[in-house]
Amino acid sequence: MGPKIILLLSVALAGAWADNCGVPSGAAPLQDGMWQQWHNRLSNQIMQQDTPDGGIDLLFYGDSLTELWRGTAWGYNSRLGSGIPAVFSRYFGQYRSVVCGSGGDTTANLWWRIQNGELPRNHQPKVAVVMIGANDLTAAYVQCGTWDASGYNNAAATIAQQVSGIVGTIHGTWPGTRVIVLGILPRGTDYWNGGSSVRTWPNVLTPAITALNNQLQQLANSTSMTSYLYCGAPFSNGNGLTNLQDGQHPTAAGFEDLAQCLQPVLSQYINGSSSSSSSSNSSDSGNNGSSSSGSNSGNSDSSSSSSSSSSSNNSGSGSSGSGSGGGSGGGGNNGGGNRNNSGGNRNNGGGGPGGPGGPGGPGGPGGPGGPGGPGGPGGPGGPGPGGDSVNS
Ligand SMILES: *[C@@H]1O[C@H](CO)[C@@H](O)[C@H](O)[C@H]1NC(C)=O
Ligand SMILES: *[C@@H]1O[C@H](CO)[C@@H](O)[C@H](O)[C@H]1NC(C)=O
Ligand SMILES: *[C@@H]1O[C@H](CO)[C@@H](O)[C@H](O)[C@H]1NC(C)=O
Ligand SMILES: *[C@@H]1O[C@H](CO)[C@@H](O)[C@H](O)[C@H]1NC(C)=O
Ligand SMILES: *[C@@H]1O[C@H](CO)[C@@H](O)[C@H](O)[C@H]1NC(C)=O
Ligand SMILES: CC(=O)N[C@H]1CO[C@H](CO)[C@@H](O)[C@@H]1O
Repeated sequence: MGPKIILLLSVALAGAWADNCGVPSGAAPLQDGMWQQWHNRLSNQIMQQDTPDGGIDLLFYGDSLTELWRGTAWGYNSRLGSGIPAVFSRYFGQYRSVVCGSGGDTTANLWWRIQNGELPRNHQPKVAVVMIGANDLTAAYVQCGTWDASGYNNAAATIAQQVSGIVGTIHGTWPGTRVIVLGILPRGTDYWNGGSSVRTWPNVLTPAITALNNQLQQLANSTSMTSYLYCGAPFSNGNGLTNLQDGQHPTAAGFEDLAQCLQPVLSQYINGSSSSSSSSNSSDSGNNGSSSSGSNSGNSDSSSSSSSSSSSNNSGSGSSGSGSGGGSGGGGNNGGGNRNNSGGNRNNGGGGPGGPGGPGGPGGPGGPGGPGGPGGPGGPGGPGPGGDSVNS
């Protein structure tokens, strides 16, 4: 699907791209009805669970990788989600949690969601896990056309600033919430056009991901109540990428690795075992939480932990979301967000034909095709099931 990339690049060249290859800055929604709908549903879930007497202890914020904890893409069952909600329940079902992931999100999109309803108002969460920036980085790589150290370092710096803004928004409301910033996981480069380097690692993104993660760690080091955690080790070995379904989204086994990486840290900050979260300013020191807080803690009053995993199945409710599934998946959200941010006119309705959507996923209800295409020539498809996408 080389033509997609060529089209995207020509758009990039025609636009006024900033030095950082069009990495978005600031907070912005995706101008897509299905994205908005998903955001509304997440906001409602937050509102419902945010009771003053207990509320939500644990929040996950991110893009499709985070949303896959629910097994969905924009709320529709995802073919990539098989087995993942079960992992979530086993490791995190004991907590009152909400998973606020939305496929394809950039830092700008997530920041906007958090500013517009996806942050509890009544009860201070104990922990917020933030994993975001991969789509910004990948878009920068695709859109920039060149990828030298100064290019990706600029992109990394901008993305880290964005994440810093997100952390600031969370702490603006809840200064006592422990924010855990996760490093970006290893990923392939060609998954958006079926290329051959889907499983190659290291690849051209590797130094950029390293640079970004270094910036994220610096950010966490210099921000109170903020920790950095890297869980990417299980996703590459001497032979390339591993534990990934498609070069970017972990398998269920990969999510289990992620859960094992997160569990001691979450247990430390939620259960406050080794260093009580209220007084603990010593950010990351020992990641050893209470070893007793296993997945099988007898605490199964899961009515209160009804959050993400259990609700994820209700979501698609058999609705034929496929209508706007693969089809609208052109463009990819990054292009959209960036175009908007860089002043380009992005009009979903009136522009040129949407980009070629990803082919619908085989079987199963089609998910959202992914962030809608901008008017004009489309780029790679969105994160929807079956779509071949730059985004995740
Ligand atoms: C952040 O702090 C940790 C622990 O003190 C340190 O090992 C690491 O080098 C720091 N990272 C950066 C990027 O400053
Ligand atoms: C955390 O500790 C450092 C020094 O150890 C101190 O400078 C900083 O103000 C503390 N932050 C908070 C939020 O207590
Ligand atoms: C941390 O946990 C690991 C494995 O659970 C254990 O081997 C190690 O001794 C622990 N470290 C501390 C400081 O408790
Ligand atoms: C940790 O905290 C959660 C809720 O905050 C609780 O359900 C669970 O039992 C605790 N686990 C341990 C090991 O204390
Ligand atoms: C939930 O959805 C997943 C995949 O979408 C499916 O495998 C599982 O059987 C469903 N569980 C229930 C209880 O419907
Ligand atoms: C999503 C987004 O940022 N939309 C903005 C796009 O740009 C126009 C014009 O600058 C704004 O009005 C939109 O809010």
